[in-house]
Amino acid sequence: MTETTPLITSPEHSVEGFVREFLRELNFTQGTVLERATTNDAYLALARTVRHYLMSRWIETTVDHYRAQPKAVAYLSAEYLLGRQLDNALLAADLEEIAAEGLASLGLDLAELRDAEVEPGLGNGGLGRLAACFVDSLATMSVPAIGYGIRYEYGIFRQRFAGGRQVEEPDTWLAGGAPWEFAHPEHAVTVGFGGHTEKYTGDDGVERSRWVPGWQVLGVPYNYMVPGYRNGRVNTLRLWSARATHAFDLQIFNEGDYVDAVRSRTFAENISKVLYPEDSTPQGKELRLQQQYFFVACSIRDFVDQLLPAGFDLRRLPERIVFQLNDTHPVVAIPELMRVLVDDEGFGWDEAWDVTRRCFAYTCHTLLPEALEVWSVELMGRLLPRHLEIIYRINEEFLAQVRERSGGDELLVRRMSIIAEHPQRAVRMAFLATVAATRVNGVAELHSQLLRDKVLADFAQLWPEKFTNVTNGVTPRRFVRLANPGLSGLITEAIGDGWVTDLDRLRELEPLADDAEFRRRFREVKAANKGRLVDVLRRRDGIEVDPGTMLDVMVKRLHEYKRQLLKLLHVVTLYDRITAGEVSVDDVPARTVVFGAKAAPGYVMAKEIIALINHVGAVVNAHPDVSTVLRVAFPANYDVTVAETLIPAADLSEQISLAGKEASGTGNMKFALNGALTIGTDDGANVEIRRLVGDDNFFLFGLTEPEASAIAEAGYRPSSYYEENPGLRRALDLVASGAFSDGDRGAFEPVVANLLAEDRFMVLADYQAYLDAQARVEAAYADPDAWSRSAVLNVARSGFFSSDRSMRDYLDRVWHARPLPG
Ligand code: 8GP
Repeated sequence: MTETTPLITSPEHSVEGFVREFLRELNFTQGTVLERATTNDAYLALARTVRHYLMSRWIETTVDHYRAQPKAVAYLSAEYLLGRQLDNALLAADLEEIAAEGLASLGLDLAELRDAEVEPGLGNGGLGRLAACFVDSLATMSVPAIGYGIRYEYGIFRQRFAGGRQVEEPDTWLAGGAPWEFAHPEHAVTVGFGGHTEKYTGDDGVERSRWVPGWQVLGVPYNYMVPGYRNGRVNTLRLWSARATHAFDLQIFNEGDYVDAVRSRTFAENISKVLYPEDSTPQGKELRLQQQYFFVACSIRDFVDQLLPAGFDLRRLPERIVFQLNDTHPVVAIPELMRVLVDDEGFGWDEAWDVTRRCFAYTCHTLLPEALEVWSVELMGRLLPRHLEIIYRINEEFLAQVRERSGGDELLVRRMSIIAEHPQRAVRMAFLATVAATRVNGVAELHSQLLRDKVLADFAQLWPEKFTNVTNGVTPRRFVRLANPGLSGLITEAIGDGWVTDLDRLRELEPLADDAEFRRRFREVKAANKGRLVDVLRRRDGIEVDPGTMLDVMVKRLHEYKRQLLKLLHVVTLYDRITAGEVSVDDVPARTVVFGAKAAPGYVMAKEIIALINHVGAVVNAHPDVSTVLRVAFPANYDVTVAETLIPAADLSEQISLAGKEASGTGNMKFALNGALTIGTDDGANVEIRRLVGDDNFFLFGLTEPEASAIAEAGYRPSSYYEENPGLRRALDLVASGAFSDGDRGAFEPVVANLLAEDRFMVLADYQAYLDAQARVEAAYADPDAWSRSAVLNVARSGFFSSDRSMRDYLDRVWHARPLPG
C-alpha cells in the first residue's frame, strides 16, 4: 500500500443531498429511473448511497492505520453471521431520519426497502454472531482491527418445513446483487495445496525443507465496511473467495469438451462455495480443511504484503499484530506462519517459533469433547505435507518439555500430545492452539473454569498464566438500539443516549424500576414490540400470535444439550393436565411458546426433535380448550433478522441447557437487555446474568455442573425418573402413544426411547425442577407490575454484556493493543 491523501468529500448530510445522491445512484449505477425502478433497484441504490457517506471515513481509517503502524488485531474466523447491513450503516452514518424523509419525498418507503435485503448468513450460530458483534465493537472503539474470513457463495441453508420436518434449501444471498462488498482481484493471493516436501541445503549450509505444492488456487479479497458508531471510523472485514489460477482451458474447449474445459475452475471455486452447516460438531470433510487453510493462508499473506510497510522486519511482527483464533477453524494459521518465516523468510526454527507464539491467541467456544476438531494425519499429510512436518516438530519439542517437567510421565505425554494415536492418528487442533498461543480463553466464567479444570487441565497445570476468561458480549447497536427502537427511545429519554457506546450507564435506570409511570411506559413498549412481531409472523409465516399472551421464547440452534425437549415436555405436560381436566384454563396465564431453531442437516436426532415440536404444536394449537391458553409457534428459518423482532417482544427467555454444556450463550444476554426474564440453569453466562440481575429477577432451576457430573459418574438412570414421576411418565407416554402423530406410535419412538435409555443431557433429571420453576414464572407473571419491575432491572443491570466490554477485556488481558486516538 502506498500513502494517499483522500480528496473525496461525502455527499451533503441533508435530505436534499441524500435525495440527489440516491437518484444519481439509481440513474448511473442501477441504470434506471424512479418510475421504473423495482424494489430491489431502489434497495441497491439506497445501499450504495449510504456507502458513499461512509466512504471517506473508511479511506481515512485505512490510511491512519497505515501511517500509525499501531499494533492491530486480526480476527480470524471461519464464520461471520452479520445480519442485514443497511440499518446498521444508516445508524452509524446518522442517516436514519434523513433517509426515511428523503425516500418518502420520492414516494418510497424505507421499511419496504429494508425488507428487500437478504442477510449474509455466513455463520451457523453463536460463534459466528459473536464474531460479527466483535468487529462492530472494535470499529466503534477505534481499535485498529481487521476481520478475516470466507466469502461463502452460499451461507447457512434456508430452512423450510414439509409435514413438520426440516427441509434445507440453498441460501442464494448473492442473487439480488451485493451492494456492500468491494472485490479486489488485483490483490489476489496464491495458495498451494497437496504435493510434497523436499530437503535441500541452504546457502548457509543448513539442511532445510521446502514445500512443492501439487496445485494452487487464487484467493480474491472482498472488502466490507465495518462502520463504527458515529466515531468517524470504518474498519474492514476482508472475506476471501476462491478462484482457479487458470479458469479456463481454451484448448480443451476447442476440442469440444466444455465440461472439462472449466473443471479446474469448478474444483477451485468449490472451496468457498458453501458454509458447513455444522454447529458444535466438526465434520471431518476434506473440503473443510481446504477452506480453513485457504482463508488463513490468504490472510497472513495479505497482512504481511498489504498492511506492513515494504521491508518490515518480521522479527518485530508481534509488535504489529495479534491473530485471534476464533475456535480451532483457523488454527492451521500457526504452522502456516511458521512455514512463511522458516521456509520463505529464512528464519531459524527457534526464532520463528518465538515470533509465532507471540502472534496468536486462542478462544475456545465449546465443552463438548466431540466438538474439538481433529484432522487425520493422513489427510493433513496429503493436503498440507509441509504443515504436518511443522506440526510434528512443534509437538516433538513440546513433548520434550513435558517429559522434562513431569519426570518422564509417559501417560501424561500421551494425553497432551498434539497427535492423537486413537482411534486414528490425528492432529488435535485445540492442543496445537493451546501450545502455541500466548493466551487461551473461554467465553464465560464457568466455561473458562471448566476449560482449566477439565478439557485442558493438563495444559492449565503446565501454563496457568496462559489461561484467562473473557465473557462474551453482544453489540448494543444492533440488539438494542436498532432492534428495539421503542425501548431505546425510552432509555434515551431517561438517561440520555450515552448508553449506546457505554452500556454500563444502563445502571442509571435502576431507580426507575420503582417508578410506576416508567414501568407503564415500559409495558407499552413491550406491547408495541409484540404487535410488531405479530405482523411479521403473520406476513412471513402465516402464523397467528395473540399479543395478549405471555411470549415464552426459545431460539437457538437445535442441539440435544440445549434441551429444546425439556421445553417441549413442559408444553406436553400443560396440554395433558388441561385435557385431563386437572387444570382449568382459567387458572393458567395464556402463553405462546415460540421456537426458532435450525438443525445440522446430518444431525438425525435434532431433526426428529424439530418434527416433534411441529407435531405437538399442531395438536395443541388445534385443541379448542387448550389453545385458548397455550399455543406453539415455530417460524421456519430463524436468522438474525427474525431475532431482531422476536427478542424485543419476548417476556420469558429460555436458557435451559444442562449445566456444564453451554459455553456461554449470547442470546441469553440479548433477551435480558431487552427486558425479558430468564428461566435458566446454572450454565454458561446465565451464571453471570443471574448474579448481576439478582436472584429475584431470574428463574433458576436444575442441576449444577458438579451435581450433573456426579450423577453421570455414579451412572445416570433416566428411566428411574420416569418410574417415579407420574407427570413425566404421562407426558412421555402421551408422545409414545401417537397422540401427536395421528396415532402412529412409531413416529417419535426413537426420541422417547433415547430419553428413557440414555438421555445424555439429563432432560428427565431436570424435568420436575423445570416444571416447578415454570410454576414460579406463572405466579410472577400474574402481577404485571412486579414483573415489569423485574424486567426493567434486567435491562438496567445487563450493561456488562456489551461486546464493547468484551473487547476491553481482550485488549487488557489478551491483545495488549490500544485504540487509535481521534
Ligand atoms: C458457541 C457456544 O455453543 C455458545 O455457548 C457460545 O455463546 C458461542 O459459541 C460464542 O462463544 N460455540 C460454537 O458455536 C461452537 O463451538 N462451534 C463449533 C466449533 C465447535
